[in-house]
Amino acid sequence: MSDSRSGARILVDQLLLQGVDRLFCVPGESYLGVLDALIDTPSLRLIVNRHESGSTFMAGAYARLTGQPGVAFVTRGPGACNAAIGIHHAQQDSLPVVLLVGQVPTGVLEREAFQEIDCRSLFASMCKWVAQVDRADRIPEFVARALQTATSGRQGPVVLALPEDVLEQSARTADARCHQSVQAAPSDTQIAALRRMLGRAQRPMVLVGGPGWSAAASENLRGFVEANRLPVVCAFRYQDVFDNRHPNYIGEAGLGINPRLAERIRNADLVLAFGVRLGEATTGGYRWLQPPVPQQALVHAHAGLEELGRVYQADLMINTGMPQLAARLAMMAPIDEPVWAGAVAAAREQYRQWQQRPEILEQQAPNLDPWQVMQQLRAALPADTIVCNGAGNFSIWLHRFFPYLAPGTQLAPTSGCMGYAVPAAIAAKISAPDKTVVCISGDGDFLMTGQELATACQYNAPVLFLVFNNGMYGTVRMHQERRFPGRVVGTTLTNPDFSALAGAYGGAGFRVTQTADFAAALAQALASLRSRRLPALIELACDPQLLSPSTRIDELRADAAAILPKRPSAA
Ligand SMILES: Cc1ncc(C[n+]2csc(CCOP(=O)(O)OP(=O)(O)O)c2C)c(N)n1
Ligand SMILES: [Mg+2]
Repeated sequence: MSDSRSGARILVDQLLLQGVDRLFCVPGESYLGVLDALIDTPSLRLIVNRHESGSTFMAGAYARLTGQPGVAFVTRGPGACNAAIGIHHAQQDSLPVVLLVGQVPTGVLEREAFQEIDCRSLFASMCKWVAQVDRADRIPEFVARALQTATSGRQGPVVLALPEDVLEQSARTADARCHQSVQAAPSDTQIAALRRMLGRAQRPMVLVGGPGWSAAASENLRGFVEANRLPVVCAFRYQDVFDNRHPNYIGEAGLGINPRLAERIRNADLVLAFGVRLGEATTGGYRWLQPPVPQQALVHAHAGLEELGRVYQADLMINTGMPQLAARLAMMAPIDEPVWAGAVAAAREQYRQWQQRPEILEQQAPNLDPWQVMQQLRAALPADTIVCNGAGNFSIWLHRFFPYLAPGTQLAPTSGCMGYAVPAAIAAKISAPDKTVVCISGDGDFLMTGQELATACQYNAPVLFLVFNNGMYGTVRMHQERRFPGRVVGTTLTNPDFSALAGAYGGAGFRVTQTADFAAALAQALASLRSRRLPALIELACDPQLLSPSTRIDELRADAAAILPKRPSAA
């Protein structure tokens, strides 16, 4: 038993023991003791945000990038509520995030005291475990369980509320041990069953996604795919699991999918779904694979036991971590001369065609061509560049036309939350300072968390920000035009001067209105990142007519009127 320590000191000691080396936070008077203890703990780096969503988004991005748990610390009611979006995101993205909340003192709990919030009911539906620690001597037990829970099986967020007086109490208590991330592994019988199913198949495909794909796991997957000459599809916003240049890569199953790829998924007779949760965006709204028993034979391998059989009753369910699965697959005896081998090249050719400059740009070239922007970006950026994006139609250009070349290069929210990209990119740059980090946002998306530019400047995180400014919440406008043609409401934005805004924070700002000017602005911005060690932002003045690679407002209006059911005229 160690000497008497304050609850705050015990907490910080446990975080160190658990291998935590950074905390993302917005301070609050509810956990002053913890902040004070950090002064004497230089090995625990504090990153201070400007909004608590920045803290939880950063903790999640750090976790997805490094495979290590990300920890955020916020204050009670207002802080916890601001942090909630990052917890919902960590749940949907299966990320090991631990959120610590400074709570009101136990003596006033349940009186709706100043800023009091019941964390259990607030977070119950969006995390793996939420608890309140009511005694300083139990902090080691709770922190160990929090890290253990967040990092094992299907990973996900955990929330611990820490009342102010508990952090101030003194206690003599023993430290816990470091957590061990526990993952299941496939059995011999399961691998044999998978091989038998593959041997019987005519049109199989691999559908990969989810977190937990280490570089070694991706490499083992490549071995399995090549040996069995299988086509590979990456799930929505997990495009970096498999090198997009590989001849067996045939595209992304996500929003704005290649219709010919969607058809291939529907017509497959065996889907090997590895690591992917088979959510709505990856299954075309549960249409390409239909629950509960899909028309395709299905092998579903997932780290979470509770995920298997939840939506789809697969023919073969394998509870396994991805490194464990991929290591076994790499050793599996391949299928000799598979019947499907010849089909892969045709599927790859369809992917190649899908990447060509879309027809809509040929017909009516905008001043600024987003396809050209993607081509030039890919050509200028190193292969291991980390690319972050938030939610909005601008991201369709990225997902379709920007190939991901290495594992750990994509940070994109499968929860579809706007505002993710800015903090994610800053966390990425702080975690991997030697890599180039690019943040791609829409005008709406950027301003949800754009104030974290201050954080980027404070911590010298030279991230390149690209803002696709079309003066609107374009995605919603697109749905509006389809559903209620010509009736525009709530989607038009009056924006600030984004490049001046970047300058006001201390970064460099550029504005591009013509395709021909993009290359020079990109070169200047990248040079400024290197020389100033501060962020740079390029605002792209986008054509508001161009809603997506296949949709223009002017065309949609005519089209929308034609496809909507005719109402009987009011006679
Ligand atoms: C936090 C959050 N709020 C609202 C939405 C609904 N939503 C989805 S896309 C979108 C508009 C995105 O606008 P912008 O970033 O400008 O991108 P654009 O679609 O114009 O390319 C909205 C409001 C969301 N996904 N996330
Ligand atoms: Mg927009």
